[in-house]
Amino acid sequence: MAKYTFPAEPYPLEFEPESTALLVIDMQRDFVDPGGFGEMLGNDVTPLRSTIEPTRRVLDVARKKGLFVVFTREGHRPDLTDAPPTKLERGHLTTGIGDQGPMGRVLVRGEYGHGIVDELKPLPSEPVLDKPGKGSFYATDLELILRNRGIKTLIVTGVTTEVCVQTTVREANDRGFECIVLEDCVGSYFPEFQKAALEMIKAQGGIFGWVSHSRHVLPVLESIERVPA
Ligand code: TIU
Repeated sequence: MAKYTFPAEPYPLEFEPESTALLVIDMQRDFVDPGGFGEMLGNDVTPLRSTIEPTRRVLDVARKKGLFVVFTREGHRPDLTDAPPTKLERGHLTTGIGDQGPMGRVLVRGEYGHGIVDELKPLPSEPVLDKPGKGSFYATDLELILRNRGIKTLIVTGVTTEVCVQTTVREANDRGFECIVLEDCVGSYFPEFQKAALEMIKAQGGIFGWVSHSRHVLPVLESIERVPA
């Protein structure tokens, strides 16, 4: 298998296309769209929306080159049996998880707001994992799916940087996966958290991952040979 290198911090990351997957975390209308749950809570969705275009470019080239692509969504069963009572109570929100929100029941599977934004719509062949927590490995079959494909490296995109993205990267790192987080393809409602979350990942020699930018990763992906189906 041919080896390639992504420019990254704290140092370049070697990868093989056959064992590399693109992970798109929780790019759901409720978090990203104006009028969704995130905005209803008083958050500015602009920094999250800015991730859509670069992520779409990375997604396009990943598909063109035959990389494995996996999507996640945070959300719960309609009866909320998979939602910890503590999560449901957290924040004492007037409209919280399971309640009728601006785009259907908040973070409930099957509701419009729970869906992935149209710009990044998964293909029928691409797994979409429903996760009840912030981490993508907790109570999902993501690890099994990645191991079955021989995946070792994860290109990580999605929202929010310091919550579901960072939790997932920590979980992945502990399982032996190497994560490269694209700073323009991950977003936070809080600029200071965006900065700190990315710094934490790459500190101490890449304590749990690498950080790069789509402008560095796209040309490398364009240069690789297509992975056979
Ligand atoms: N996907 C994800 O990050 N879920 C969150 O609840 N994030 C917040 O920042 N609230």
